[in-house]
Formats: sequence, structure tokens, C-alpha cells
Amino acid sequence: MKVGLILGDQLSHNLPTLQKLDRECDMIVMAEVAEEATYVKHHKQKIALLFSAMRHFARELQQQGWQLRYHSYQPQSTAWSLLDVLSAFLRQSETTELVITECGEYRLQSQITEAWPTALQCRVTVLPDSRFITSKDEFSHWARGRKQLRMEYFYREVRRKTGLLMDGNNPLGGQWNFDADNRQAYKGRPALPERLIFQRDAIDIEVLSLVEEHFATHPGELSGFIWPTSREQALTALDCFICQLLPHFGQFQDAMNQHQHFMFHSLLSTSLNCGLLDPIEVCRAAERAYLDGAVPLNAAEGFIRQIIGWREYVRGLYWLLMPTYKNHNYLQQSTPLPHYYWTGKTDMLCMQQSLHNTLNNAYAHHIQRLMLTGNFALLAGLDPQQVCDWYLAIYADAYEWVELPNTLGMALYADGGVMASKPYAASGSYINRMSDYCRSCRYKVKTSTETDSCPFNSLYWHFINRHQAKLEHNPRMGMVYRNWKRMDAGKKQAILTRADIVIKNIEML
Ligand code: FAD
Ligand code: DLZ
Ligand code: SF4
Repeated sequence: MKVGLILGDQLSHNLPTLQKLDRECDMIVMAEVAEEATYVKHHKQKIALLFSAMRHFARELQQQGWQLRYHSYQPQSTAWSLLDVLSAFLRQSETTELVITECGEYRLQSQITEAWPTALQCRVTVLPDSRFITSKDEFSHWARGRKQLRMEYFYREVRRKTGLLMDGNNPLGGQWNFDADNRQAYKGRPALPERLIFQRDAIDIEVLSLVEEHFATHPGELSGFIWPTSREQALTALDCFICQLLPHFGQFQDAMNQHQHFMFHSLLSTSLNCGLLDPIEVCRAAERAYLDGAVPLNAAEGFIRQIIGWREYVRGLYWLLMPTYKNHNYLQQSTPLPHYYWTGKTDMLCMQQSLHNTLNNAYAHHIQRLMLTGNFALLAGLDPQQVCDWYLAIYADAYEWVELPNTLGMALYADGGVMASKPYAASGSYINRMSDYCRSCRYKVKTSTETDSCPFNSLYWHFINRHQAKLEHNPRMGMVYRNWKRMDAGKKQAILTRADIVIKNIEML
């Protein structure tokens, strides 16, 4: 008999493991275990999402006739890890081979390939994960010999490969990228539709109370749990997004608003990343909406680029550059993560709103992650390891393959420019342009050196000044350094003095 282990982020009916096994004679194992639930202090909603989605998926497999052993979470269980569960099961069965689809994190994948065959005394077959459009080998092949690994060029290859929004060999509309149309601030129009609320079934309810009881010390609230926990719900969420939100997705992709935590974003990353949705089916649905005339091209292209471009690209980079990628700290930043990242208690309204969204919903949209919590971490010189651990723990869609390049590379520039052609550093004026936070904030966005000045302003120039040696020769930073050099010496000193005080009192902002 063969045994297939299905992980919490492998909940797809087309999973290679299922294709390789025979439901007549093989066995599936799924397990909720302490090691996976606590290797970082995951947000309560992330644990609830995974446990509930795993239970729903297991039930579907059983209904299809699979023999399945499901290990439910028990706090006192001696089976702490996936290996413990498998060891116990294999001891009592006639298993000849363990089959698993390669997993999403280097941490676990290296255990599987290096330790499991000996520990389990059985053959371990690892199958490539066909749920991504670009295989690891294809990505390495694309990257080979290139001086720079820019997403835009990779994305064009994937457009050609999939034929998405293509007219033969050319992009529909004559352009690959419509980002120039996608930078509008949101002034309250059009009104946002109500978000979808799913009826919670007995599985969801049982899991939510299990998590409340046994993961009480983990961050976040469970009361706002909105995530699809089955494929059926994920498909409903996809339909709703395409009909109601995609038409304006492009236009307001970078916008932020005090009263709207989700804007026109899809909230589909949790379902994509745990396997409930397939990236190609999601992109085909967006393409179809464009071809039917229901959404403009800039919206469909912008959305599809996030999935076949950014999502595939970060996964390719992760597997190309791990394990050393994780340790980079190009800018040598080391300030500890302020405690408000875990509590949301700060007077910086933009940060407070983004952190409340994070703690209440295990979600923040891309611009909140990149230009608020990420930008602040970059400017304030926070330790990349601590920042990465926080992002991995706190979002319901976080797995290291996607979290690490986005945090270490895109937000923190800690990889020295492998991923981003320049640091995503911005002062309060960018935040003011793209949001309505500043008008209600206790800090003043127009000033830099007063005690009530926006911290982002002095921190921005402090960042530019302290990393001059590493950044000034970057052609995309030329203008910034010319402005800094032209600035009056007294003003410069006042800004740097203010920033030093801000950094010294970082916990008090
Ligand atoms: P939408 O805005 O609706 O976008 C559609 C889809 O595109 C998303 O569902 C996602 O699958 C994909 N996508 C968009 N941007 C990216 C990106 N940069 N990288 C990969 N996929 C992308 N995304 C995660 O899935 N998991 C993470 O742990 C994660 N950590 C991040 C950390 C930082 C510091 C930053 C800046 C970004 C991170 N992202 C991560 C990317 C992005 O912020 C989220 O994918 C997005 O906010 C999810 O919300 P959504 O589904 O509403 O996205
Ligand atoms: C994130 C997560 C959590 C919280 N719990 C489990 C679990 O109990 N069992 C499981 O199989 N997977 C879980 N996961 C997802 C895994 O951590 C994920 O599969 C690996 O990190 C590889 O991406
Ligand atoms: Fe954020 Fe500064 Fe605006 Fe306040 S003033 S909301 S701290 S950018």
C-alpha cells in the first residue's frame, strides 16, 4: 500500500499526490499538528482557516471514496509533528511508499527529503507541484545568465505561455502593462458593495472554538473570520469578485481608505494559497469578464499580472535563492520590531488602521503591507528577520514561499535589489496622496521637524542619508539624492535630529 500525505496548503482535487495514488488500495493521511500550528505564532484566523479547510477537504475525499486517516488537533497528543503522525501510522500498516507533493516551505521540504526516508524506513516520493504555471526548472532556466531578474520580463513570458489576454504573439490592447491607469486615489465613489458573508457550518464552528480555546495566546481576533473554507465557498467568492469588484480593481489598486479595509481587492490569496482555487481558473475568469465586455482591460490585465506575474515570480525566486536568501540584511538594519505591530496601539493613523485590519481580519491589502507596515519597517531600520517572522505569522495567506520575497526583497530591500530595482521608500506625502488617513491623524503630514510632525517624513530622509553609500549610485535614486544634497544644511540637520528622536522613542509613536 502507498500512503499519500496531504498538507494544509495542498487542498486541491487535482493535486499530483491524488493523481499518483489509487483510491481502491492506497491511503491518504492528513494531520493537524502542533509543529505546523506553532512554528511561528500564527494569527488565530490562519490556524482556523487551515484546520477547517482541511476538514472540509478530507470529507470531500472520503465522499469520493478515498480511504483517509485524519488526525485532529489534540493539545495533549504525543504526535507533535507530521513525522510523528506518519511514524505512528506507518508502524501499524503495510506501507511501501510515502507520496507527497513538494511543499511550500524550505523548512519542511528539507526535513522531508533529508530526514524522513530514514526516520520512516520507507521510500519517500516527492512530486513536483503542478498547481503553479511555471515549474522550478522553468524559472531557473529563465533566470540563468540574466543580470537582473525583473518581474515584468518574466510576466511577458508567462502571458505568451498561457495565451492569457493575447492576440497571437502580441498583448491585447497593444501594451503588456496598464499600471499607469491604476494609481487613482479613492474618494468614496463608486460605493463598495457589501462583502460576502458565508453561513458557518458545524465544522467551522467546532474549529473556531478549538482555536479560541487552545491558541488563546496567538495574535488576532477570530470574530471577524470571513474566509472561504471549502472549494464551493471559494468559487462563490471568485464569482462575486469578478462581478462586483474587478471592474474597479485596476483603477483603485493602490488606493487606501480609513473606512474601507478591503477596497476593491479580491481576498482570494487565502484560497489560492491553500489550494481551494487554481491560479489559471481565476485568471481565465478575469479574462472572460474582459472578453465579455464586463470589465476594462486595465482591470483584467492588472489583476492577472498579480497572479501569473508576481505570484509565480516570487515563488520562482524563493526556490532559486533559498536557503541563503532568508539571511540577507543588505542594509544592516537591526532595530527591534515595535510592540504595536502586535497590538495596533499607535497614534500613526495609517499604521493603526493597517494593523487593526491585520489583527481583526488576518488581512491587509498590498499597499497597506508594502507602503505602510513595510515602508515604516524599512525607514525605521527594523530587523528584517523579526519583520519577516511577523508577516509570516500574521496573515492568513502567509507561507514562506510567498511571504519572504515580498517582505525581505520587495518591502525591506534586504536582498540588495534582487527583487526591486529600488527601495519602496516613501514619506508621508505619498501616503497622503493615496489615502484619507492623514487628515484625521494626530501627526502633521506637511511638516518634518516638529514634535507632532509625521514620523514618516523625518525617517524618510534619515533612511536616504544613512544608506547613501549603498543607494546613491542606483540610477532610479539619482533625483532623490540630488534633492537631499540641495537641501539647506540647517534643515537637513533638523530633520536628522528629529528622526534620531523618533527612532529612540519608536515604541511611543
Ligand atoms: P489582490 O490585490 O486581489 O490580488 C490578486 C492576487 O494576486 C492575490 O490574491 C495574490 O494571489 C496575487 N498577488 C498580488 N500581489 C502579489 C505579490 N506581490 N506576490 C504574490 N502574489 C501576489 N501575498 C500572499 O499571498 N502571502 C503573503 O504572505 C504575502 N506577504 C506579503 C508581504 C509583503 C511585505 C507584501 C508587500 C506583500 C505580500 N503579499 C503576500 C502580496 C500581496 O500583498 C497579497 O497577495 C495580497 O494583498 C492578497 O490580497 P488579495 O487576495 O485581496 O489580493
Ligand atoms: C499553516 C499550517 C497550519 C497552521 N497547520 C497545519 C497543520 O496542522 N497541518 C498541515 O498539514 N499543515 C498545516 N499548515 C500548513 C503547513 O505549515 C504548510 O503546508 C507548510 O508550511 C508548507 O507550505
Ligand atoms: Fe501616517 Fe503620517 Fe499621515 Fe499620520 S500623518 S496618517 S503618520 S502618513
